Amino acid sequence: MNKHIEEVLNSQLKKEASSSQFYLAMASWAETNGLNGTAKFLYRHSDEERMHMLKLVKFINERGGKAIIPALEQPPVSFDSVLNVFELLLEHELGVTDSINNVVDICLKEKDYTTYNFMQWYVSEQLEEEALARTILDKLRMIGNDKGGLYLFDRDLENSAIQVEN
Ligand code: OFO
Repeated sequence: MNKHIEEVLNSQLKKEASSSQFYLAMASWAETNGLNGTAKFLYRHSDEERMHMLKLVKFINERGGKAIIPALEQPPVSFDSVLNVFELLLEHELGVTDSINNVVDICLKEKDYTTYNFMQWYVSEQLEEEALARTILDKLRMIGNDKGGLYLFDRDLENSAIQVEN
């Protein structure tokens, strides 16, 4: 595997691992703040990011490269509000999308069409994740400071987490 491609894939691998860790911190915060539905949703999201990371580990190794399991920075331990959590989540996802686009760009420059094809899965995954985060943020902005609304929002997220699990 081309060294440059191996490097950018390893750096993408680290971003996916950091996403998993970041969402795990959010899930834990939500769980200890009585937001069980939100916590369930975020635990699942964290698991998905770990799966994104594993997919890269296996791809790099299978193509003759060497996947490097990175050290990670400690994510925040508390958040201002649920709105703040999802604002940070969307901002984080936008950064990940930029980074994936950059990997795709390098694949084209290096004429590595196999990795280019492999990365298309991440491109569509980012579209879905950004759209989901925007929908959730729209709902939260509508709810504002309404406690009843927040209760229903949390319950809805719990149901959506259950549906995807089954
Ligand atoms: Fe891996 O999709 Fe979000 O970060």
